[in-house]
Order: sequence, then structure tokens, then C-alpha cells
Amino acid sequence: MRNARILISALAFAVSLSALAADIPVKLYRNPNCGCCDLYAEHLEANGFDVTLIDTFDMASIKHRFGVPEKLEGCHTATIGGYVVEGLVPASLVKRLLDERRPVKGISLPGMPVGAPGMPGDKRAPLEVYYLGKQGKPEVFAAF
Ligand SMILES: [Cu+2]
Repeated sequence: MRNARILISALAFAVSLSALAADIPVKLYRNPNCGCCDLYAEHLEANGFDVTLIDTFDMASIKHRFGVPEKLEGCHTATIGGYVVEGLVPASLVKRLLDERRPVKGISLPGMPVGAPGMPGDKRAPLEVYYLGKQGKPEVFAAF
């Protein structure tokens, strides 16, 4: 009985440590007038990210600075673990990018599609997330 209690508290301690370790810092540049960015930030926070919002009315400069081509622009731009994450990419796919450590600049979900994290409604079809920083036609990283 006593051993079981020690084991349980050891487990609880381990779980709280891993929860702390899972808080991945995010810088999210967004226009303060856009509401879906706030909801998207909440989505990331709920999935173990620690989001810092940076308000700007000049998103065009941000896209330019982080090398986001016009056809892959989403409504905001984030930097996470050395990658650029553009638009409403689900937290699970951001984690996959971080785990796989692929040699790319980042990933993007262009536009503000219905059913993406932060956008109301249901998807009509799978949404595709593209690589950033590859030349030529956009290449799909994942669909969800
Ligand atoms: Cu937005």
C-alpha cells in the first residue's frame, strides 16, 4: 500500500515535469483586428505551446522577412523552434514538424479555410499544409 502511494506520487511528479517541458515557445505575429488568430493561439496553448502575440499592422513586411510567398500566405505568421509556421496549422502537425526536424524553412496552411483551428465550421475536404522554402510548385507536407 505504502509503495503504491510512493509510486503514484512519483508518477504525478513525472507527469508535471513533462507538462512543463512540453511548453514550446511560439512568437505569433498578427494583425490585432483579426479574431481567428486569438482562437488559434488558444488552440496552441491548449496543446502545450506557450504563445507570445506580437501585434503589427504591417503583416506584409513580416511575410517578406520570413520568406512566405504570396500564394502560401495565411492570416498570421509564427516562429516555433526555428521554423516558420504560417497560418492555421494544427498543433499536431506543428509537433510533427518539430519531431521530424526536416531541413525546411517551415510549413503553411494558406488562407483562412473553414474548419481549420481558429475557424468555425466543418471542413468540406481535407486541408493541405505545404512546405515553405522549397522552390517551384508548393509541396504538401501533410493533409488533415
Ligand atoms: Cu487570424
